[in-house]
Amino acid sequence: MFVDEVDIHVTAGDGGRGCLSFHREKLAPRGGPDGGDGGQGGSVYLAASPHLNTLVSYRFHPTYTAQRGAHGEGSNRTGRNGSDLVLQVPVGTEAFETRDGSTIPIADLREAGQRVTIARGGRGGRGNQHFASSTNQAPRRTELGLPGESLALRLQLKLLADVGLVGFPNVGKSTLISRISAARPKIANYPFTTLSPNLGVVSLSDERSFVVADIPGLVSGAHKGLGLGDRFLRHLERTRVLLHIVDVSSLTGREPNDDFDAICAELTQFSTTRSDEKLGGSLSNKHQIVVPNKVDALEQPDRLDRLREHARRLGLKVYPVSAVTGQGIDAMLEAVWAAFEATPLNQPSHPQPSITPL
Ligand SMILES: Nc1nc2c(ncn2[C@@H]2O[C@H](COP(=O)(O)OP(=O)(O)OP(=O)(O)O)[C@@H](O)[C@H]2O)c(=O)[nH]1
Ligand SMILES: [Mg+2]
Repeated sequence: MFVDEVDIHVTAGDGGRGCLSFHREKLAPRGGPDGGDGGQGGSVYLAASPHLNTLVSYRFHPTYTAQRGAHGEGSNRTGRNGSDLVLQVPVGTEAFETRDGSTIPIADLREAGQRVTIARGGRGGRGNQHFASSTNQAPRRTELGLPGESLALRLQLKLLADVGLVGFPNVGKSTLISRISAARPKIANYPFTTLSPNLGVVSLSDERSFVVADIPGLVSGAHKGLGLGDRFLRHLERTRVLLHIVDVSSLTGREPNDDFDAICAELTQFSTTRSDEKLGGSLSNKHQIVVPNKVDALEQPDRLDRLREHARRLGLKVYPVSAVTGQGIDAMLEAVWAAFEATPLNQPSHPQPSITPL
C-alpha cells in the first residue's frame, strides 16, 4: 500500500482578553464597570474534499494557526471571534496526534464534506462588567482569554491509483511516469527494471490531478507466473483508466499488434481468475487508451499505422507519444483526464471487446 504522509502543526486561536473599563459620561462621572468580554479564538478543522487526491500541498506549509479572538472593549463591547481555519484534505485521510513519540488516532475522514474539529479555539476572558457585586461596584478584575489548543498532527492518506500503466517490459512505462509526475523510478534499457509499483501524482492545470501507477512489465503467460507474474495487476483494480503502452519503435523486434493482444489477453486472464470484481470492474473492461511510445525512434511508420487500425477496430483511442522528447504527451494527458472524469468510480466503463487468451 502506498501512503502519502505529512507532519504538520496546528494551533487554534487564543481567546481575547476581557476588558477593564468604567462607564464615563459628562453627567455620570462614576459610571459602573463596562469592560466587554474577549472574543473566542478560531478553531482548526479538517474537512474532507472530493476534489483533492493527495496531501502534497501540506508538504510546503507545515504550520497552521487560526486567528485569535479580539480583546474586549469598553462600553460592554465583546471582542470579535477569531476566524476558524478549515484545512481541506482528500477523502480517506486519517489524522493522528503525535505526542511524546506516540501516535494517537483522532480522525478518519471517510466521506466527502465530513468535518472534524482538530484544535479548539480558546474561550474569551470575561470583562470587568461581570464582577460587580453589592460590595464591589467598581471591580478591577478581568480574565485573560484561554489559549487555543495546539498539537502536532500526522496526516496519512492511502493512495489509490486512478490511472494504471500496462505494457510489456522496456516499453517506457517508467520513463512516462517520470515525465508526467514527480515520481523518479529506475529507468534502464532492459526488461524488468521496475520490480515493484511506483505511484506518481499528475497535476494538470486548474487543480486537475490524478494518481498514476507504474507497475512491472507483463509478458505473455504472466498469469502462469512468467516474467514477474501478474500479481501487480491487483494495484490497478481500482483505477478508472488504463494506459496501454506499446513500443512502436523497431527496437523490440516484435510486432506492436501482437504485443497489444498479448497484454489484453493477460488482463482478461487476470480478471477471470479474480472473483473479487466489486472493486471497480474487471481490468479487461476498464476504459483503455492506447499509447504507442517511442515515436521519436519510429523508423517504420507502418508499425504505428497497423496499431492505429487495430485499435480503431476495437473502438479504442490512440495517442502516440515519445516519453523521452515529450511529443504528444499533453494531448494524451488531456484525453486521460477526459476519460477519468467520464468514468465514475467503482463502475466499469463501457465494455471493451476482450481478446481471448492466446
Ligand atoms: N527512444 C526512446 N526511448 C525510450 C522512450 N521511452 C523510454 N525509452 C527507453 O526505453 C528503455 C526502457 O524504459 P523504461 O521506462 O525503463 O521501461 P519500462 O516499461 O518501465 O520497463 P520495465 O520496468 O522493465 O517494465 C529505456 O532505455 C528508456 O530510455 C521514448 O519515448 N523514446
Ligand atoms: Mg519500469
